[in-house]
Amino acid sequence: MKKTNAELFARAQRVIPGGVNSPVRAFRAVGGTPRFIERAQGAYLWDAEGKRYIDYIGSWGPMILGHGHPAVLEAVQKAAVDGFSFGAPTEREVELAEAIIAQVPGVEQVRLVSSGTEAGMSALRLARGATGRVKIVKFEGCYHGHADALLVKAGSGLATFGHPTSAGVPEDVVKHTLVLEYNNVEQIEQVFATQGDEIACVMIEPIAGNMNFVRASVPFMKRLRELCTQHGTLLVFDEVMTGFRVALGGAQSLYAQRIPGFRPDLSVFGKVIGGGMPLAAFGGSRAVMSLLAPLGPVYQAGTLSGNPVATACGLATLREIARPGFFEALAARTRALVDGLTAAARAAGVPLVGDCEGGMFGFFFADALPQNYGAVLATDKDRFNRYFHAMLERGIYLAPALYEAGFVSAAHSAADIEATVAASAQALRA
Ligand code: HOZ
Repeated sequence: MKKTNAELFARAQRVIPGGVNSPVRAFRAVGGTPRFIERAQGAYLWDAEGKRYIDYIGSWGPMILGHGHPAVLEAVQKAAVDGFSFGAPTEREVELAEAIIAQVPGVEQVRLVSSGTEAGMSALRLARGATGRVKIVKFEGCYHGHADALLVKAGSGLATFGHPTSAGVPEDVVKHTLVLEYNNVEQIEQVFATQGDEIACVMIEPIAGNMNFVRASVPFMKRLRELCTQHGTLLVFDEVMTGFRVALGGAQSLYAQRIPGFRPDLSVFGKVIGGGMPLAAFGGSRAVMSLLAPLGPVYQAGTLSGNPVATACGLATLREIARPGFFEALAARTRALVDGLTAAARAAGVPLVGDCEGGMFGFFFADALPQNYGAVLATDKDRFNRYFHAMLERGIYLAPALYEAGFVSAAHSAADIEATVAASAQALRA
């Protein structure tokens, strides 16, 4: 007999804190019962009750090809037969490193790890090791995983639960973390004027996907780059969400089109490069990456790093998305979704604004696109929560919090987008 989502959630809560293994899954922001997913195919998910949803979470970003892509499935099956984990080097991890480097100018070497948190934490340690400095800058509403030093005024799940700085993080650990307003040129200039030579790195989500979808403006990014260069501070791009998702070369390739010679010093990747398996990476110039053990004094390690099944999954995914025309088609579909959602809202007289890049999008119940975390907090949260449930009822699976970006995959058809827009028109009136 089929179990209900509610039954499974009750059972889960007895043995797992909050019934989930990552807080944003818990529906706390929007209320109600999380859907327990039984299977997925293409653009669709099916829950334990057999209900089908069009999936705009895509496992929070990795599933850029949709679920169960045949080439990826075949690569994973083959790799699994050959062995799950060796704890020794493999040719495939070299191939994946080469595939990442081929698309991202400025990244000459990468180290593979297992999660975005691990990649961000390691990049931070490397930046401190490389500069011999302790202070770091991050921005309000940016989430770089749950390493202690970065868990200050973060977005995503922390924003949802109203405590953007986690308990259990010692004051001593975060006293070196300077938190500034996103897109605020004046603030960053002030901080560099007084402490620039003490700052190891500035870490930023170039398109913030953990406070919904907020772009760093080109003038802001240009100034950030100038100040970092001037003061010997490393600019670290957290492209866990945007890497291989907003464009093949990530968000940095988009800024490079607008700012001559632009590139970050270190880049952090995750999600798409693992194709749905636990895999992430950080990379930069050979000179900086050579400071990592075993070559240099900055220690970093992992039993499952470069796992053979995960690398097979990531490599097969990267091969598919590097095909000519892939990103143009994905971007057009995502744009059609955002245009459709905003047009439906206009017709219903509801203030809704949206933005997208490649296969990543966001929307707000507001009159104008927010430029920073404070402005995101000022958007209409109650309306979002009502809308979320009205969409879920209609078989549209959006992220269960307004602080999250959405993701379109290559498996989403024009008909899926049309069905979503039609559901939205109804949901806005519900
Ligand atoms: N950064 C993702 C959500 N914004 C990860 C999902 C999670 O935290 O579970």
